[in-house]
Amino acid sequence: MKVAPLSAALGVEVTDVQLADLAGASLDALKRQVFENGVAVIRDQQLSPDQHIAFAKRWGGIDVNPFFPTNSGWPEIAEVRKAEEQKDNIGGGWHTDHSFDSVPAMGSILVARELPPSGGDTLFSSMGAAYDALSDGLKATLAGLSAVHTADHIYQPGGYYSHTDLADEMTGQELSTRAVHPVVIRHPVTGRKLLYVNGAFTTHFEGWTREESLPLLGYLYSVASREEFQCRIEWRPGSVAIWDNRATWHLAQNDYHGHRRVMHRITLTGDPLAA
Ligand SMILES: O=C(O)CCC(=O)C(=O)O
Ligand SMILES: [Fe+2]
Repeated sequence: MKVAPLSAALGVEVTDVQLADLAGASLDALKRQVFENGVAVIRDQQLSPDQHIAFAKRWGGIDVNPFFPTNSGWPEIAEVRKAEEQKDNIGGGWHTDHSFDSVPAMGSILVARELPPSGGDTLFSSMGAAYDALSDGLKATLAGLSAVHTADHIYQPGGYYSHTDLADEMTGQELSTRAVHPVVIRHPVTGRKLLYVNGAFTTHFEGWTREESLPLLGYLYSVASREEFQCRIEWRPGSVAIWDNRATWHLAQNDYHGHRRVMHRITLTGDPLAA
């Protein structure tokens, strides 16, 4: 297994390994890379949907996302698809998947199935680097805060996706979600302190109004989306990305109109979060 950094802040590119047969100490080494670096892109994979599912189970449980279409033919696999005629994409703004769950998903394993001729990169940002960049004074303020997360304004009728051309594909519109998490969490494996709010699902600080919360949340988002804390995954046929939702944000670039892009995503079960 060969490992090279994607940027100074986060991410690694992994070559010379086949995930389909990865187990034991080599699998542990790859998990360590993901936990320490936030995201790994593994190149040149031959991973059938059944092998994708079998590999995901070697990380723990699988969470089925109730909102994404599972029309891949495998109930464990969500299809993240943009058709030629679609203008909107899934995950086009900075976010952390599933932060609206009381035990949010650990991360995801995303397999490139059909790629546009160019574009369609996925950006990641380091929530450890974002936290480290804050002043001691702001860190002390955040240490006492929790935030409320929900997906109701995204997936429910009248929500964000209902105004896009992805509306027909989304499921679970009847579901209501709400979770409260510390604003700064400790990574369950590495112990690193991480900023844990995101513009897609965090609505306000617990005990504060939304109006009171927005200026500080906006400041935190401006730090977390700094270019110096990012890395970029340029997809190629056979590429697989594994990311840690606790330690990163991500954003799927929507710059390939007129072309089709299909990704297979399996979401990995996480651990309870703690400050
Ligand atoms: O399509 C992508 O690159 C990522 C989309 C996304 O946000 C996700 O699968 O969670
Ligand atoms: Fe996402």
